[in-house]
This record gives sequence, structure tokens and C-alpha cells, in this order.
Amino acid sequence: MSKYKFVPYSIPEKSADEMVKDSKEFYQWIDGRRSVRDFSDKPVPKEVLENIVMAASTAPSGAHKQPWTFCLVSSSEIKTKIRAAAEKEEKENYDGRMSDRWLKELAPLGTNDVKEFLETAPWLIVVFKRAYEIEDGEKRNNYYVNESVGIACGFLITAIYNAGLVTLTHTPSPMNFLAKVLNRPENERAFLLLPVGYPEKGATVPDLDRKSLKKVAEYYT
Ligand code: IYR
Repeated sequence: MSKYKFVPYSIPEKSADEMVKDSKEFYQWIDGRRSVRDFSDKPVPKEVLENIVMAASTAPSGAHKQPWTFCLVSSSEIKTKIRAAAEKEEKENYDGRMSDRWLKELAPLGTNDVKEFLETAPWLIVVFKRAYEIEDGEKRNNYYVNESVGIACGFLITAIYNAGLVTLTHTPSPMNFLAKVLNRPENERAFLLLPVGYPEKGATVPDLDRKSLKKVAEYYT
């Protein structure tokens, strides 16, 4: 494979004061992001979703393979199929597949097997990881696929919030029904399902705290 041509790259340099200000503003802005389960059915233009996906697709990836596919679903028929299949799996999860301890830890969040948002939200983004590519009829594994797609999903969630929309990281488990419903090829595995839209009027979120800096950082200075 031929080498990339290397081109000059620089970013605008900021003073220490500017960095403190900008990093604090970004933190305060992103701290306002919440996972929302109450969606409005108000439509969102497809172009917004396309910009969000292109932002996610700028994420770093192993050997720059960009091992992801973002499926953009707005068809009511497909959303209904996804909801039915997800609720079937979730019912089994809540009725026995999840441990008592897990159920106890989820109880404060008030989640259950009813996933109305899968039909209400105007869009579902179903993220698939691409385990391998077929090149010249041969299977070529991608690298650090979970890390790469996880990072891309972080970018995706940030881009959704930046657009003025809300989402929820939904992981119906097992998720293999998504590849079937969306007719995905054999090299793709469902990774995450994100409903995207406006919050419903009167939407609520749990009044939770986030860990302090002291709890999440360790210093080696
Ligand atoms: N996937 C299930 C259960 C669930 C699990 C965790 I961990 C959560 O943070 C939230 C839900 C569901 O979507 O209901």
C-alpha cells in the first residue's frame, strides 16, 4: 500500500488564560448533556443527521480504517420492527436474564422493558462495528474496533447535543436482531442504538450527581 503524503498541520495557539476559559466553558456546556428517554415526534431534517454522522466519522481509528457504519432510520415500519424485537429481548432481560443486583442498581433510574422512544423519536441511529473488510476477496481484520467505534460514538453523542437534540445510549441485549432487521452484511455487528430527536415537552431526567474531580483523577506530578 502506498504511503500517505504528509501535509503541514497546525492549530491556533491559545494562551494559558484562553485555554482555562475555553476548557471550562466546554466542560460547563457538556455537563448540561443528559440521557433523555422522553422524545417528541417532531421531525428533524435528514441533513442534521448527516452532519452528526460526518462529525462522528472524524474520530480516530485503528490504522485509520474507520470501522463503523451508521444506519439512519426514520421509516416507521422499521422503527416498529426494531421496537418489537428490542422489547422482546428486554422483557427477557428484566424478567430474569439480569441479576437481582443489576436490577436493584437500575431501579433508581426507573427503566423498564417498554421502549416507546424507539417509535417516537424521529430518527434512530444504529451504529455497527465493522469487524473486518473484504478486500480482493479476502478477509482483512480491522484494528482496535471496539475502541475506535466507542470513540466515534462519543463524538456522535457530542455532535447530537451540539445540534440541539437529545439522545440515549440504548444497548438492547443481545443486539443481533438489528443486523437482521436492517439487513446488514456479515462483517458488521450492532454496537449501539441511539434514538435522536427533541425532548418531549415536560421531559424529565433523574436528578443525579456526577463524580467529583477528586474521585475520577489521580495525579502523578
Ligand atoms: N438495556 C436495558 C437495561 C439497562 C442497562 C443499563 I447498565 C442501563 O444503564 C440502563 C438500562 C435497557 O435499556 O432498559
